[in-house]
Amino acid sequence: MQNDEVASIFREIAMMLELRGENFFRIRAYERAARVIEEAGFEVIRATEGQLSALPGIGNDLRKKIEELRRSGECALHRKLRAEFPHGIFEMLAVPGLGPKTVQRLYRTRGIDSLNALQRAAESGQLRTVEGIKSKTEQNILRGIELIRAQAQVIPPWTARETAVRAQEYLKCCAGMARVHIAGSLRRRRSTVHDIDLVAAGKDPAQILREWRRAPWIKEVIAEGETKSSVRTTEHIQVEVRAVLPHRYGAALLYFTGSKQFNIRIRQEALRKGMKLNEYGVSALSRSAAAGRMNAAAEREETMFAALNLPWIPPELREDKGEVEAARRGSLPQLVGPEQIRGDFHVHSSYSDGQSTISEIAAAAQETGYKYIGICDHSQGLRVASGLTREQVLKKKKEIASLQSRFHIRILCGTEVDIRADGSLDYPDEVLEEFDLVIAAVHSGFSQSRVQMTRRLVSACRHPKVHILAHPTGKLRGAREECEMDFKEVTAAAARHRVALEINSFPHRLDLDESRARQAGEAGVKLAISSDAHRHADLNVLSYGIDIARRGWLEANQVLNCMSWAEVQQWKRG
Ligand code: DGT
Repeated sequence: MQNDEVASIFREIAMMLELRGENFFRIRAYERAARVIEEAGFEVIRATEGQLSALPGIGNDLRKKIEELRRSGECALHRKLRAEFPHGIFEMLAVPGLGPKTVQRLYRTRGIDSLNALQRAAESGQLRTVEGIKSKTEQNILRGIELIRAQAQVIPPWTARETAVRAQEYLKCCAGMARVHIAGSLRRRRSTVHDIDLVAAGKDPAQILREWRRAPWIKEVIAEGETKSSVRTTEHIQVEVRAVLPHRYGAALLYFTGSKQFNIRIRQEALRKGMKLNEYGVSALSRSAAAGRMNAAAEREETMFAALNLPWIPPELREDKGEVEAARRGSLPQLVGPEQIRGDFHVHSSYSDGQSTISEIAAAAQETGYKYIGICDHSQGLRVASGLTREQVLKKKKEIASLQSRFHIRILCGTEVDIRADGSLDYPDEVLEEFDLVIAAVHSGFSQSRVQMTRRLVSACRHPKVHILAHPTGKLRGAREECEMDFKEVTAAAARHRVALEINSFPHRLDLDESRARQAGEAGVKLAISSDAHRHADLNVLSYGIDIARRGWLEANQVLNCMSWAEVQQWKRG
C-alpha cells in the first residue's frame, strides 16, 4: 500500500466523520494526517514506530491505524463508516462547492445517493426546492459534475510520464529493437493525456509486439495485431504501441504524435505541394518522382518535414494553431527550454504552509542550477495557510540575510500577498517595502461578478510593488473553472504596469493554461513560470509549466525567470 492510498483512506474517514456531523477536531486530525502522509518522503506502511511518531500530527491513535493497515490491508473504522453510506455519496462529495452537510441533507431528505441521481435532480430543477440550494447553485453543481466526468478520463501528468518511460525502457530491451519514442499527446506535452502512445521500429515488428505483451505490468490486452498492440496496465492506463520497420519510423512517429488536426493540416500542406502524406511516408502525386527518395524521407521525422520543404516543427506546437503557416514563413518561435530558466519566484517555506525550511529550499534550488529563489509565503489575512504577520516577515527577512552567505544563489525574501475582495493588498505599503519580491494572488471570493473580478485584478496590477500576478484565473484542475473576468483587460493592465502573469506549474493548478499564456505573450506581457512548491522536493514540477509555456509559443525573452535578478529589477523600474 502506497502513501497516497493510506492518505485517501484517512481522507475518506474524515469525510465520513463530517457526514456524520462528528467533532471538528477529530475530522481535521484525519485530514491533516492524510496531508502529512502524502508528503512523508518514505513509505509509511513500512515505517518504524519511531518514524511514524516523528511525523507531525500522527499521534498514538493514527499510528495504530497505519499499523492496522500494514497488518490487514484494512482499517476497521474505515470499513464501518463505509458501510453506513452508499458509495455514490463519495462521488457527490467531489463536486466543487458541495459540502458534507448539503450532501447529507440531499441523501436523507431526497434519497439522492449518486452523481447520476444528483445530475438528474439538478437537470429537472428539483435541487432548488431543497433548503439552502439556489438555482445558481444548481447550475454550478451541473458544471461541477461535467468537470469531474472530464477529469476522470485524464491520466495525471506524472503518472503518464512514469508509465511512458517505463514502457519505453522495456521496449528498448526487446530483441531487434532499433528505435522507440513516446508519441501522442504526451510527446506534445499536453496536460490532458488520455492514453500513452509509443512508436517502435525494428526488423521484426510482430516479434517486438509479442515480447512487449509479456511486460509484467500489463494486465489486459485490449487489441493486438502485427503492427499495433493496445493494452491496459495494472494501474488501468491504456498504452498503444505501434511497431514498424526502421525505414518507416519517421513517418509513423510524425503520424502518431498528432494531433489529429495537425495531421489533417499537414496532409493538406503536402497536397498543396503536389505530394501525398500518410503514416507510411510521403510520395509525389505524379508517378514521375523517384520513389526511393520518398522512402528515404520516411525513415526520420526531420526528413519527412524536409520533403515538404518545412523546418521540423516542435511537437508542442502541433495543434493546427498556425504552426504550419509559421513553418512555411520561417517564423516558428524559438521555444523556451528548461536550460534557460534561471530561478523560481514562487516557493512556500515552513514560515507559512510549506513543509521545508528556507535553507532546504535554497540548497535544492542551488542544486537545480538556479541563480535565485523566491521564498513567497502567504500574507497575514490568509490564516488557513498560516499567513505571516509583520513580525514574522521581519524575522524571516533576518533569517534570509543570515543564510545568504552560505549560498551562492540569491535568496529573495518575497510574499504571495492576498488580493482582497476590493482589490487592495493584504499588507500595508510599509510592510510590502520589506520584500524583494511581491506576488499578488486571489484566494477567496471567486464568485465575484466579471466586472468586480476584473477591477480587483487590475487594481492589484496597478500597485507599484507587485511583480507577478499568481494563478491569475483561479482555476483548479477538475475542481474549479476559471473565474469570470475580462482577461484582455487584465493582460493590458499587466503589460502597462510591468506585472508578469504567472504560469503556475503545480499539477492541480496549471494556471495560466497554454491558450491564455499565448494570449498574454501576444499582448506583450511577461510570463513567470513558477513551481508554487510547498516542499523543496517539488521544485521540479516547474517542468509542467515549461510545457505550458512551450505550448503557448513562448520564447525565453518573454519569460521573467529567464532573466537575471538584476534584469528583473530593471524591467520593473521601467
Ligand atoms: P489523447 O488520446 O487524448 O491522449 O490524445 P492523442 O493525441 O494522443 O490521440 P490518440 O492517442 O487517439 O492518437 C495518437 C495520434 O494518432 C493522434 O495524436 C493523431 C493520430 N491519429 C489518431 N487517430 C487519427 C485520425 O483519425 N486521423 C488522423 N489524421 N490522425 C489520427
